[in-house]
Formats: sequence, structure tokens, C-alpha cells
Amino acid sequence: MSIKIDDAQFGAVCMDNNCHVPSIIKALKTLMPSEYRVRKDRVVSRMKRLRRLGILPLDSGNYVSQGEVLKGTTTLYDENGNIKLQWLKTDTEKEAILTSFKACIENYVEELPKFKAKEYKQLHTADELLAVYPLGDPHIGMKAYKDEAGEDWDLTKTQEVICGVFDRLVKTTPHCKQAVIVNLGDYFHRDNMAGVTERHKHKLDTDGTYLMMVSTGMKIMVQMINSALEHHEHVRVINSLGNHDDTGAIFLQVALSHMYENEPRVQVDCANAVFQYFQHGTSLFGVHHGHTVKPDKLPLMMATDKPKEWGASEFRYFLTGHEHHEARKEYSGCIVESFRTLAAKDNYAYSGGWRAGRDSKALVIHEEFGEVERHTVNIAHVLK
Ligand SMILES: [Mn+2]
Repeated sequence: MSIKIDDAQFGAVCMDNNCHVPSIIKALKTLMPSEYRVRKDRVVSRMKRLRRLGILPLDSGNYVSQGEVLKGTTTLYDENGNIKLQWLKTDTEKEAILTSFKACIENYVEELPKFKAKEYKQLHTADELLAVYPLGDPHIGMKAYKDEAGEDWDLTKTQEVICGVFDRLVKTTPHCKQAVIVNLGDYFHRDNMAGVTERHKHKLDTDGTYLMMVSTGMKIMVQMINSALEHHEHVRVINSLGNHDDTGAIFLQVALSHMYENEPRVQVDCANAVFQYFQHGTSLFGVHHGHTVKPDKLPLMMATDKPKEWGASEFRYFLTGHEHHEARKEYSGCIVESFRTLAAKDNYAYSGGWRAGRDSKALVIHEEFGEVERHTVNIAHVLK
């Protein structure tokens, strides 16, 4: 880094040395560190510039007035060579241009609308808002290898990513009094010691033992609930049954409900059903993993399952997972949405050509107006 001396400091040195160039050079050499190179031509040209700016006096001791542009000087010397008189010639044309610019700018400012101060009014109070955190197919316990699936993925990485994304989502979501963590199913990747799918017995790519998977899954869920409790007064937890964790999801529900038994701020739903519902003001939500009913059937199913709630609600949403990609379709009376997963692609998904992006969302629901905003945290944000 080059060492510099600013105009004010340089001007002070000049004044201290009566604008005598050899003395200024000597002073600068003493004042500045040894790396600073003092050159006579630069000192002289800088003094000239500071005289034009009115920072340093001219030979006569006169200063150039601010706003005037120095064009030249006429000097009268006495018989001993001392200055008797000095006339400053300023450029009136340039002065006129500067004056007109100034007037022009002032004119523009005057023409711009001037707004009256407005009192700050919060649009929604926290009491009216619910934060919904849908967790798309976490697949905890899945293993992927970079060589065959494009990315290394294991229990450690899963924990790091899910907790990191969730923490960021909670912190960026507005202050909502209530929150619902909605596990959309396939929270756990496998549902048995053998590590095969229950229905078709396909061999799954798994990381660690069954115990290690359950232990990591519990740690992640507890971390998310505790993180949500720091930001929301009340946290509800809904766990959907997925095709990868038909029994694991039930164990998860029961274990969590016992763990938070003495915490009135946490409610854990226990339901041995693939459809679950919750309400917030005029909004009705359905939750379904997506493995037993297609999206287009869900709205009418909601109306049949919950006729009173359907009638009393104005906004209806069905949250699903299973597909691992983003899809949102509005049907008559209900929007069905599937959410992305944060999990990497295993060899099966990679080889099958699935290439969906990975992120997690928080939906903000107003008790009267339904969804009013949503926040997204892209996986790239926490992998950086
Ligand atoms: Mn899945």
C-alpha cells in the first residue's frame, strides 16, 4: 500500500514552512516514513493545485475565493524584487457555467415531490401470523457417492445441511406467534435393519447403522424444534408417514410427544394416518406424503374428510412431498404443492435422471388473508 499525505496535511506543512519549497521537502522527509518518496516537481505541482483551490495563498498572500476559477495573476514587484501588488484574474465564463449548474440542480430538487412524514404502522402483528415449515423428504440415513451419483452424502452432511438451512429459515422468517414444522414424510431413508424398501424390497444406499440413523434423525428434529422455540411462542410438529418410513414416522411422533410432554409451548401430533389437517384462521391445511393419492384427488378428499372446516375456510392448501421436486397447482378451492428435498440424489435417483434443485421454504400465513409471504433458503447458502 502506498503512503499518502492528504491535502489538508500537505497544506499545513507548506504553511508551517512559509511555502518555501526546500524547507517543505526537508519537513516532509522528517515527517513521513522512509518509504515515502519526496520529489520536488510533485511538491511544486501540488502547491500549484492547492493555490488554485484556495487552500494555499498565492505569492502575494491572497487566496482564490471559493467558486472562482483562477485564470492567471499579474504581479507588480518593487526595486528589491518584493511583491508590491498582485491582481487575480478569474474566469467569469466558467464561473457563470458553475452558477447555472448550481441553479439547475436546486431547481430540480424543488420540483421533486416532497412527501410528508408517515407514521410507521406494522401491517400484521405477530399474533395473526403462523409460520409453516414444510420439510421435503429429508431421507436421513441415505448414502450417495460422488463417483456414481455426483455428490458425497452421508449422515454427517445431512445433519449439517438440514440444521443449517432450518436455522437460517427461522431467522429470516418474520416474528410469527405460532409455527408448524411439517415433516412431509420419508424423514428416515429406511424402515428396517436390512435396508430395503418395505414394498418392493429394493436395496437402498444407506449410511451407518439403523441406530445411527435414528439417533441423527432425533438430533436434527430436536435441533429444529428448539431453534423454532427461540423465535415462536408456540411450535406444533406434524410428522407424515412416508413410503420409506411407515413405522419410523410413528415412532418419531410418539418419542417426540413424550420428550416435550412438559413443554406447553410444543405440541406434537400423533396420528397413524397418511392424511393430517391443521387450521389457522381462514386457512385449512392438508398434509400428505404423496405416495397413496395423486395431487388432483387431494382437494375433493379434503372437502370430504373435513366438510365443516372446508366450509369455514377461505384458503386451502395441501402440502406434499414424495416427488422431490417443486410443483404447485391450483385446483377449485385448494392449492396442492409439493416441495423439494435437501437430500442429495442417491444412485437410483441420479441414474433415473432426476435433477430437481434443493431448497427449503417457510410459508407465512395470516389468520385472515392466507399466505402473505414465503421465504426460501437454497442449499448453496449453507454449503458455501
Ligand atoms: Mn422420498
